[in-house]
Amino acid sequence: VADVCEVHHELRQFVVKEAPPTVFYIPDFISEEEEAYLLQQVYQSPRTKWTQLSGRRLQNWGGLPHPKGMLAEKIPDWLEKYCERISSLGAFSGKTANHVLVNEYKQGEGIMPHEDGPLYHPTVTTISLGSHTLLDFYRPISSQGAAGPQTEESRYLLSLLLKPRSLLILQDEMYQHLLHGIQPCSQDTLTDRVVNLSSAGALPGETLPRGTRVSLTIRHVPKVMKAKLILGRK
Ligand SMILES: O=C(O)CCC(=O)C(=O)O
Repeated sequence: VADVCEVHHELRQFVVKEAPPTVFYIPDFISEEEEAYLLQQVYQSPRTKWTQLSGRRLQNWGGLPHPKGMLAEKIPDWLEKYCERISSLGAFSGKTANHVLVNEYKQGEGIMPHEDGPLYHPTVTTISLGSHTLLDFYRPISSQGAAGPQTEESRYLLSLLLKPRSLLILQDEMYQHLLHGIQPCSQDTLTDRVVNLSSAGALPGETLPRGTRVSLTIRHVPKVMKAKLILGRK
């Protein structure tokens, strides 16, 4: 049985050793031309592809993940290219990504700490476009042994700096155990809690103003329904 977390040799140099297992951070995974093209495609998508949430809006590609199986939809070529490229690094243990979430965060927007849940292969890969952000990680609320109140602050563990054009891969404890979120703020002052500063080419004390960030969250949904089966069940 192949290890679920087996990745291509090429990736090993990008492990963030200062974080719990396992984080890969790959700066400049795509070029500026690819970034501009991807942003153009995102903003050329039909207006109906957008879902407005409080604090961000998103596009869902590939189908809606569901406990009974995702009714798979074709992923457009401009995204499929990256599904294949990331899958060929071994991120999904030989499977090809079949789901992409496009999130758009305007300056000052974010996402509450959450886990990605059981509908996905336990790997999340994210390409950042347009602006950096800080992705913050938190321990889950524990039911036992907690001395004092478990505030978000007391559960906070570390952050990762995600620069535009970078690829982030999270697996193992970082995916399965910790929660991740983005604070809704308009700038970030970097501290030594941002554990990938050197590989992201930044220095502690630096303040980075946020702009509009678009992220492509590329995943594999193992349980899929074939449309044919449904249409056949008359
Ligand atoms: O935008 C990001 O990098 C995080 C997205 C995320 O956590 C999610 O869509 O579940």
